[in-house]
Amino acid sequence: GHSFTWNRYHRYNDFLVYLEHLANTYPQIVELMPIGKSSEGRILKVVKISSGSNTDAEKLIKPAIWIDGGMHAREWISPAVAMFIIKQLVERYETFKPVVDKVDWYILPMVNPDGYEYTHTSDRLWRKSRSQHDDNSLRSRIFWSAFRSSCEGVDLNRNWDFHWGETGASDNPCHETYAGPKAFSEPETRAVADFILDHKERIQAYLTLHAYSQMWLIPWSYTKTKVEDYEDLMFMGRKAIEACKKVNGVHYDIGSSTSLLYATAGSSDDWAKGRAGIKYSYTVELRDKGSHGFLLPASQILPTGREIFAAVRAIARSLAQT
Ligand code: 0X9
Ligand code: ZN
Repeated sequence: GHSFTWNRYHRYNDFLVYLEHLANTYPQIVELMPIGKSSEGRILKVVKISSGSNTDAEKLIKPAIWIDGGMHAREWISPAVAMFIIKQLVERYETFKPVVDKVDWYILPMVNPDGYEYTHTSDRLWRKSRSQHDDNSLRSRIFWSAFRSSCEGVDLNRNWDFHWGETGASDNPCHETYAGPKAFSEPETRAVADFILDHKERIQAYLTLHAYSQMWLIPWSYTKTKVEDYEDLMFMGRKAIEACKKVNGVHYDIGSSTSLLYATAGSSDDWAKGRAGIKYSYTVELRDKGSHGFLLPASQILPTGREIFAAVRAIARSLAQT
């Protein structure tokens, strides 16, 4: 059995045990796809949710949605919501049958398990991965010598190979937004990118779950220039945040990162759109708006999960129609 619950945040091993349980209990619709390992050797497993009620020809053209969570270690609500989406699609398949029959789901609930475990054992507010890179800058070595312990890891949301390092990222390994020694230096980003490129013909939406500030962000982030299909992304995004609001009355702002937050280059959403060619690419900043911030109480896992599940279903329904 498993002991995954929704009233507390879980360790990574609990995630894996629960996913195994789902795959064993619902083999017709759940497949676990190992895509690689983290720097510290933890397995990364994509959960594929797909019903068999299609012909082979239909399967080839069936739209797919990608969702990832846990890229930033301290944003605990993100992997929890990704797991909740998996639970609903699988355990309540009969209720949500249309969105599973018409769309394939690829969900990686935890991109950064090393960082996540580190937030449980050592530093609750850790953000990056836990890889070791030589700090070849003497100046930064001396300046940061008092904080050596923060010089591990890479900001996985600055490590993607699209306008990498151009803006809103640091080349200082000791900084929170360190982009890495080069694009895709990290096994976690590399594994996700390879998987998405292998399936990019069918993946029509890329969603990456972060926290916090309640925002539905659209590309670009590396430039203030509007994306060419801005209106399409806004239209789809508005459907998502409207469906979201109906659940608990909670509002998410929508817009580009450069207009609502700040510029960042080498982020996954820009890569998904700019390199993989996935039209509907979004970064979702989950609850809250700062009263608890990263320390969001576990009592908000279910309400956040329900509203975000409604939002992603709205996108799935829309893709299924086209
Ligand atoms: O800085 C980030 O990576 C995101 N904020 S967070 O607090 N979750 O770290 C914002 C990303 C904004 N840029 C893109 N959407 N690309
Ligand atoms: Zn984040």
